[in-house]
Amino acid sequence: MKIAILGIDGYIGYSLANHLMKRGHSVYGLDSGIRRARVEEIGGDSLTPLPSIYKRGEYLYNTYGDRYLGISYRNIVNCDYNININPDTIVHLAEQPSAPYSMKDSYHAVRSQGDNVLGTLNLLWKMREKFPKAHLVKLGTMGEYGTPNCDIPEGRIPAQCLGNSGAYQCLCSMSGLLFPRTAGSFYHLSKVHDSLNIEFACRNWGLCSTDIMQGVVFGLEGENEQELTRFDYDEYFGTVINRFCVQAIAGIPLTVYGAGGQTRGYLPLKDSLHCLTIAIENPPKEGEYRTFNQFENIYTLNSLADTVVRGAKSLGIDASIEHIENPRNEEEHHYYNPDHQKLFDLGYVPTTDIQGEVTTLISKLLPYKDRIRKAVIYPKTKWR
Ligand code: USQ
Repeated sequence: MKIAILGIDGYIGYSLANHLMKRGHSVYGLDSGIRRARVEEIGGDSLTPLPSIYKRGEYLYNTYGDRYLGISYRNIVNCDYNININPDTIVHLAEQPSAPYSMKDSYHAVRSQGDNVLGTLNLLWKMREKFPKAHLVKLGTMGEYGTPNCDIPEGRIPAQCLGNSGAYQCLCSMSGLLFPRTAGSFYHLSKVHDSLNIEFACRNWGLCSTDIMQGVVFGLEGENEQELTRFDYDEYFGTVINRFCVQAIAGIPLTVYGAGGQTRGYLPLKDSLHCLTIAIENPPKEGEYRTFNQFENIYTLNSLADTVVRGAKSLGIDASIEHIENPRNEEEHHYYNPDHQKLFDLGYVPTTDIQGEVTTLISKLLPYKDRIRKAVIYPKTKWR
């Protein structure tokens, strides 16, 4: 297949490009480099050293030859960019991905929603005009749903609802409507707005899309230094397991926010690549808007912190946990039962050994210990 990846230089984008070309697909990329600039803006840096975006392009060309179709260094919020191939699939990862960044102040909230919502809207118009048959694979987030006190279906309200005790069933007159979203940050809300715009474009223009409600990703991929993905651990761009692993190595107590009963869906980066590939290789019908909830399993923060401490211990590192005041506004004990069957039905085989994944991750990060910038770890942005 011919695949355009918007956001090819990011945490998932670069690994996905390598993964897809190894499977024989052709890949074209677009990236403005803004992720690098934003991490720099908040004083952070990838723990793994990053070749420039141009060097990455060179590596892809030298490694995959004709399957690499080039990179355009453009920002998709501006209307004047081109996708210089006729893609079967457009994977849209080119968004501001951090919830805390969107909660810093009005400037960062406006940049987050502006870039995300307008970039996607602009892409939808481009698809309508130039690539109406292409399949849009769009990265949304499990955080669109929030943590409601009921089961979470995959995108739409099902015909039969199970009560959260599992004790009753009802036929729901709202079945088929989009399941209500109760996002917890301006970033997560930007994805809600995207979902509504994409569903509208599919319903009105006959575009087709897979909207991926992805859980929290962790891990480091790449078969050699050139392929290594970026690895952020700062307050804004580091996801929680990645942060905990770096904190363990740095000798800083793991920063569990509040009581630690917060429960989310998580998946290793390699599972994210596997699931995105399944979505790409099994497109929906013309005009179809479908939603996949994408995660391996759900975990509480407390259990993840314990997993990291155990993994560190097995490598001779004595890590500890500190429950700090929660900078966010989120439930710390709550019901959480999201469905995630569709990807399994299409062949997703999850990595279930989370302890093994975390321990391996810590050992992969150890060589970069001296690059850790401790000043960017502790959270400063308050959400309330
Ligand atoms: N947390 C801690 N300590 C930390 C960092 C985070 O306890 O040092 C907690 C947060 O309070 C939250 C949980 O860990 O309860 C997850 O936080 P996160 O920063 O790893 O994830 P989040 O802000 O939700 O966002 C991340 C990605 C985002 C993606 C989302 C999926 O940055 O792009 O959309 O995960 S989800 O969370 O399912 O919405």
